[in-house]
Amino acid sequence: MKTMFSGMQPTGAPHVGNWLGALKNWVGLAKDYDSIFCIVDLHAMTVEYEPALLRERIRNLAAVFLASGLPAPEHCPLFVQSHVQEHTQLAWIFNTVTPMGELGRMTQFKDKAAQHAKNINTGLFTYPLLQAADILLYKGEVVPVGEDQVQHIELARIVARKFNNRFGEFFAEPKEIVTKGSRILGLDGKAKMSKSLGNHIEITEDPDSIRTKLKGAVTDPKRMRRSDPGDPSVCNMFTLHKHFSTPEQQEWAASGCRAAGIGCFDCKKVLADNMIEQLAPIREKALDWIARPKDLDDVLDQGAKACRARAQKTMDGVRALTGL
Ligand code: AQP
Repeated sequence: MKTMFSGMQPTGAPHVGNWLGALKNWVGLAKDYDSIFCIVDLHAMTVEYEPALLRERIRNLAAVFLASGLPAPEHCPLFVQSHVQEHTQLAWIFNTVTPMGELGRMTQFKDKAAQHAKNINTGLFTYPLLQAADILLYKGEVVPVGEDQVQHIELARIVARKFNNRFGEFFAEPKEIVTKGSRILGLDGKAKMSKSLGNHIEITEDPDSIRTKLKGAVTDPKRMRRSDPGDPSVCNMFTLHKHFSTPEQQEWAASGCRAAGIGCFDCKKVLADNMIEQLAPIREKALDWIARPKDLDDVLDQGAKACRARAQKTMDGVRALTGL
């Protein structure tokens, strides 16, 4: 079986974009691969954060992972990146084989540097090398990601190649799997839905809050009045309908919008009902895990133990090749 590595940052509460673009697909793919799931806390340190909140965010993210239907953690380890020290060791070695120019062209760096102009730290710049280490430490061959991460996986291939050319054939080049839902926009209808932009609906959001957030969400900007016909192809609510509603409901929303037969309020109500219904089982299970922090920590410890053994084996090979 090929190894699949998947990671998510504990930068805030995971949201509907993370679910549709990542978690939901991971659940579908996990059984076909030797799957490893990681909470990448070291990556989360590259932007401003509150240390007192980080552990809670890590546990909450672990709870959502476990509630989303991933295979049992005995089969597919779930762990915290900083609990396996080899990630940073390998990242350092990758620093020494990667030209700065490769990192300078990363669009995520440019976006994040603009977003965090007061904190453009070196970690933000070398982030993709730590990500390459996350994957290659486990000889990961497959990485399911949203569209925004494709360039980083391409860089991981370059890093593997550079290492192999310099020290001898060792790492396989990983490939991304980009699936449906790979770029969900936020409630502002402009930027991608993000934990840090405040334009998101949390996977564990309570139903009333989902309704309130959707009520305020941006739709087709040209549809000012209910009597104006709208264009579903430019409306983020319609994109969400495609993920949460039946084909009949999608047709009802699209044709009703085009003919001004329904208002945005009607369209959002159906969407809210479906979203609440589909997120409810995950929410319920996640809240149950969150109420048992000791059990969550046990799962994460067990995951780190399994991954540490694999990571050490890779690092033994890297040390032998690099002369360390
Ligand atoms: N809006 C999105 N639509 C589809 N997929 C998304 N992903 C994130 N946002 C969307 C996918 O979720 C996985 C984990 O993402 P991450 O937490 O590692 O980092 P991110 O992409 O930076 O996510 P956020 O929510 O935007 O976090 P912040 O606000 O901290 O930057 C990835 O596979 C990603 O593609």
